[in-house]
Amino acid sequence: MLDFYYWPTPNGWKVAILLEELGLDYTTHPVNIGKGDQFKPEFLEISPNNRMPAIVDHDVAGDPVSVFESGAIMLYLAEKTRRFMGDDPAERREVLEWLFWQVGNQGPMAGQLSHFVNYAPGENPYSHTRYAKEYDRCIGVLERRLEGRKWIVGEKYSIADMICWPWVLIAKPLGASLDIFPNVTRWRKAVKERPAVQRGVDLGKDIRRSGPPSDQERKFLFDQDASTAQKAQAS
Ligand SMILES: N[C@@H](CCC(=O)N[C@@H](CS)C(=O)NCC(=O)O)C(=O)O
Repeated sequence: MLDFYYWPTPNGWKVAILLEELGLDYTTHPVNIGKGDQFKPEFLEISPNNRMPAIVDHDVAGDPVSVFESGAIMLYLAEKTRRFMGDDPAERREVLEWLFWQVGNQGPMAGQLSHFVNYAPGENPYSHTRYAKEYDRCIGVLERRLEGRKWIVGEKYSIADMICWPWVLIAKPLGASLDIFPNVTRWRKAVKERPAVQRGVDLGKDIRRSGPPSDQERKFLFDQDASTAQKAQAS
């Protein structure tokens, strides 16, 4: 059995999709990031960066194992089940390249773009443009990678596809067009058509916030510094 600490956002979907693809037995624990659940001391024990997703795996010899950061979680689960990682060392290395590329490039750039599109529209054109261009650059990287390939790593659907896909899914709401990226468009559709992917993206859609965040939610999400977690742990 696995505990899955989750809120329905692109970073949460990555792991939800993998759990569904693997058919693992898991219990979802909503981490309402607009209400400050990410600062609860018991959550910080599992995820010291006060971000979801995170998991706790009880299906291990000895004490339960906790893992935070979507890339680390996906690697852990793929290695545990020996699925969606490729079979030989070369495939595995390529999957790791794209896993690290996602968490070091596409993820942060898309996340910042989302901030300026959804939470500070019109307030800072320089920053908005900077992240819109970086997001576009990352889509271009994927476009070239997918030329002549069905999936990111050759002929096999892997955690590389699952981790890169959620931030491409929402290209349009982020203000980007995929019109000039035929390979990405084809791949986005192929991933979307997988039933496990649909289930992953649907997980918790009923608890998603609809509409702009309240002042209180903005405070939890965007008024963080080093003292925030410290104060939460001390309280
Ligand atoms: N690098 C992290 C990013 C996770 C992340 O940014 N999660 C956001 C939601 S999409 C979060 O938990 N935010 C809570 C907060 O900002 O306090 C990963 O890939 O797991």
